[in-house]
Parts: sequence; structure tokens; C-alpha cells
Amino acid sequence: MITLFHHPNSRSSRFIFLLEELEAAYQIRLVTIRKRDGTGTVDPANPHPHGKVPAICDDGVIVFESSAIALYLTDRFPKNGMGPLAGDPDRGAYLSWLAYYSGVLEPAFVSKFLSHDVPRGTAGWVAVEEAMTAVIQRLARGPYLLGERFSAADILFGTTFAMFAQSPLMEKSPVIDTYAQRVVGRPAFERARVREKG
Ligand SMILES: N[C@@H](CCC(=O)N[C@@H](CS)C(=O)NCC(=O)O)C(=O)O
Repeated sequence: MITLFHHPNSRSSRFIFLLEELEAAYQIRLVTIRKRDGTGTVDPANPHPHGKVPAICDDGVIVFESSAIALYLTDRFPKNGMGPLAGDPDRGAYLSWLAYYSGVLEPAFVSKFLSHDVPRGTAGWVAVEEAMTAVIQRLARGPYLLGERFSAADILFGTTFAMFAQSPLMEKSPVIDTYAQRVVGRPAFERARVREKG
């Protein structure tokens, strides 16, 4: 049984969505987290080394950080094909876009939010505009990052774009809007929202 360490309306919410897609048995353990306004505390029950969410426990096995959790869960619950397994020709693209999410896309958004320049040749990521161009080019190949195949990588990217749809952090793009709506329009997203509200 998977335990998801979760805080409402946070980066752990999309793992309820993924667990619903996977039809996995899971329980939600609500934890407190530190907030930007200085409120909130680290929950001692949370196994993430910095008290962040998400983290999961699978019968004693702890996994933290979104891309690692996505990969762990899609390998662990392969039934619904939410992540190409080792040996699948799509595996390389899957790993690449999962890593790109954590290593490039999120840092790009945070740099922009903080009004920090991204030094070419030094930072491991790029400016949001450059990252979004790469994602839009990728989506020219099909409705999802892996072409015709929906995967957990789309859950990370699509929910992020849906959240930033009205934000000045992201330029308006019909390709991205349609993609984000395609992802959050899935029945598992709605089931996750209902489950999250409890
Ligand atoms: N790199 C982490 C980021 C997780 C993260 O920052 N989560 C926020 C909630 S959206 C959090 O737990 N913040 C509390 C804190 O920073 O102490 C991941 O991708 O899983």
C-alpha cells in the first residue's frame, strides 16, 4: 500500500491524480509544511529530507522528489501504461522529460518568479521562454510529450501549465492551453480532486 505524504493544493496534489490513473491502492497522510509567508512547520512524520511534499512510502520504501516518485510509481504499477518501462523505445524520452521537469522547467519558472537572469553556460537550466519553445516543439509531434501516449510526465507538465494559465510567468500559447486542458480534463484528475477534498 502506498502512503502519499500530502499537503492540500500543493505539488503533492498531482500525485493523487497519478495514483488514480494507476488504479493503485493508496492512502493519504496529511502533513503540515512551511509556507512562503513564514507560517507552517515541518511535519516530523514527513520523510522528505526538507519536510517538503510530495513524498511516498511503499511498504517501508521511501521515495521523495516529484520526478523520482513519478518514475517509481509508473514502474511499480505498470498495468495502465503510464510510463514506458526499461526496454520500451519510449523509455529514453520518458526519463528525459521527467528529468527536464525537475532540472530545467521548475528552475526556469522559479528564476523568472525571482527576476533572476539565467546565466548561459553556468546554470543547468534555461529561461522560461526557451524552455517553453522546446516544449511547444515537442508537442508538435502529438498530443502528449511522448506523442500519442499519455504518461506521468504529462501529469507534471500539464498540471503546472494549467496552474500558470493566467500567470505572467508564462506567455499565452494555444498549444500549451490545449495541452493543459487535455491533461486536466481526464476523469482521474476529477477523481483526484474529489478525493483530495475528502
Ligand atoms: N523539488 C520538490 C519540490 C517540492 C516542494 O517544494 N513542495 C512544496 C509544496 S508545493 C513544499 O513542500 N514546500 C514546503 C517547504 O519548502 O518547506 C519536488 O519537485 O518534489
